[in-house]
Amino acid sequence: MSRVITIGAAQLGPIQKDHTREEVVGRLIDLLRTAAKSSCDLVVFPELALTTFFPRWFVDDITEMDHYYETEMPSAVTQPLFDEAKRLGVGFCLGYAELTSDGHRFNTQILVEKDGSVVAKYRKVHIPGHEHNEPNRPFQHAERYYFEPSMEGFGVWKAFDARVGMMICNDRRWPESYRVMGLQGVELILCGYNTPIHYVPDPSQDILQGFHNALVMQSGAYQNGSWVVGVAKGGNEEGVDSLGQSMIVAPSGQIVAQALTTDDELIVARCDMDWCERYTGTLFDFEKYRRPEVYGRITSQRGVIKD
Ligand code: CDT
Repeated sequence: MSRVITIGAAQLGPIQKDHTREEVVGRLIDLLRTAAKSSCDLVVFPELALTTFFPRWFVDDITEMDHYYETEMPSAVTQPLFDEAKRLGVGFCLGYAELTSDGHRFNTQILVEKDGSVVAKYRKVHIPGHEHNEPNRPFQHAERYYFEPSMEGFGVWKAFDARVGMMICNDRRWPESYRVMGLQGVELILCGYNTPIHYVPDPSQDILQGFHNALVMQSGAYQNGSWVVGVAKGGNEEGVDSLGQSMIVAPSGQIVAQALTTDDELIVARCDMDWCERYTGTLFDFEKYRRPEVYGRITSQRGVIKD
């Protein structure tokens, strides 16, 4: 019997500064209901799906941004999303900024089962951008100021009758993210993102944002024989244009569904987890073909060493 999960990638359009959490949760619930009508088992929302992408602003006192972080999940304001998911029998994956009780700040994503229970939490490993204010930029990307990198790494959890892993935005550009999960037998990787079109350090990359987005997720899926679901918060948010192009990628590397807009939009695909084995059992049979004895530099070294 095949293991098909009907997955909805619930892309969001922009969330402006003055949009309330209640309004945003209302949009998430609308998408969840649309997904239920399409018989989805699982709905994937973007990175930082409850607020605007606040790392585009720098403040000297980080606590001025505390209102963008969640101190509990579910909270009073997000509980209706959990309740509706349970009522509909649809699981979901949600990205948000997390502030722990002992003061740590993470860029976090959770996986919630169809009964509304949180089955997994992932905290972003690769934190892009910069630590300090760079006033000459048109906008900041100060994720390295607002979030610390996770030391927990990439886990794989048994959920939805599959082996599920998570990554967040910039993680998708690093082959190591996929491979660490591949080595745990991942079958489904869920990834929310916020990707500004304008890349300030090298604007020649601006027109390539869509190409690079597809390139990394398609190759990550294929090289690890896994489904990859990439979900954007797109559109013009507080004057900054962000990429849409949410997509569902098969273990073959083929895109099986892709968003057409940069707004709230649900795309759906029936994803057969047994399809992974066609790749992990043949060309990418890791046990048979990998050569870890010559890959030592991957974990022993961070930057380039030119002898
Ligand atoms: N959110 C996030 O990780 N965005 C980055 C932007 C490029 S680095 C400034 C990304 O990799 O898409």
